Amino acid sequence: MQPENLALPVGITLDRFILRNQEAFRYATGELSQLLRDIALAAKIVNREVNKAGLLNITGAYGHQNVQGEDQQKLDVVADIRFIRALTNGGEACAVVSEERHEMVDTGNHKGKYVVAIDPLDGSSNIDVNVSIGTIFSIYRRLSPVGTPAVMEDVIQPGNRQVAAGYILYGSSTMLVYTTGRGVNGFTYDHSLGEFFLSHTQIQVPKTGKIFSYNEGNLDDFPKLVQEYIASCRAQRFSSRYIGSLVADFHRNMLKGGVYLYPPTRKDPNGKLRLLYECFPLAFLVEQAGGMATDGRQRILDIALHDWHQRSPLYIGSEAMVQELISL
Ligand code: P6P
Repeated sequence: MQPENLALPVGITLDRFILRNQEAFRYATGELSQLLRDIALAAKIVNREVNKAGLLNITGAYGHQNVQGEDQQKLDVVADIRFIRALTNGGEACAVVSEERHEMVDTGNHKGKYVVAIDPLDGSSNIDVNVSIGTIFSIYRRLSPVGTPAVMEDVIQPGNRQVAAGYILYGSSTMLVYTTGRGVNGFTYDHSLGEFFLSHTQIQVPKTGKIFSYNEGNLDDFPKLVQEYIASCRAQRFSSRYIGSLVADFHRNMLKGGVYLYPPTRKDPNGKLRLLYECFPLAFLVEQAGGMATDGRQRILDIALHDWHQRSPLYIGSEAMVQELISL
């Protein structure tokens, strides 16, 4: 029996929010709470690196020596290292699958009950032009026995088995938005205090909207029915907004209403986005906020996963807009 959604006051810290929610879970033993705190810690560290990126670019392009003669790594590599280190040191995750790595990372925490799938820095090509970027994460309970090394089956789970999911948006402000299955809450980072504060309680996606997000350059590749849907949005004079950074486009649509479309294209006939650490977590979040997510044929969260880096078409956002797309 899930406890009622907790109505906690705006301005409460993330730590306090996590603790209050754990208290509401009679059987919670604190591991998931600690795992969420570990992710928040890595988010603060990556946020600092992202904010420095411009300066590092001034003092030397990534991948080369900077003026201090230090090797500089691409930010998505830095983010990957930071999140994996925080999850390893935190002790609660027995394994991590990252967009940056071909193999699952065994953290050595064999007593950890959870596995994490993560896109450490999605949209990182936007960093050099100072456009918002994001981290996307998804958390599952392991299937293999606690006390043993994680196995592949621990991470090859359907999206509807997620226990938590969220994203960090490194934008004009830095936000952490997550769900543990009892609604979606957003926290805004205060750099001066080094704390995330609850700013968006129980986010609800508007049931419909007037914003559609897709890469117009691929329009001629799209299935005919998707082209028809886009034509109907244009005929209704909806706003076309495409930042080219999934977390930024998704977050805007979550708050204002809208639909994000990444259909099959000639270059990516199965869609570009990855199920495990992009589509599944965002689908969990959007459904928790009253929205919808589909691959055009079925609910994203019901798609069977065969391999970690499996791709899928993605249509996600306001329920009425996604329903209209499906009805075509
Ligand atoms: P395209 C960024 O590379 C990304 O994974 C998402 O953040 C973004 O929505 C999409 O790809 C952009 O892809 O093909 O439109 O440049």
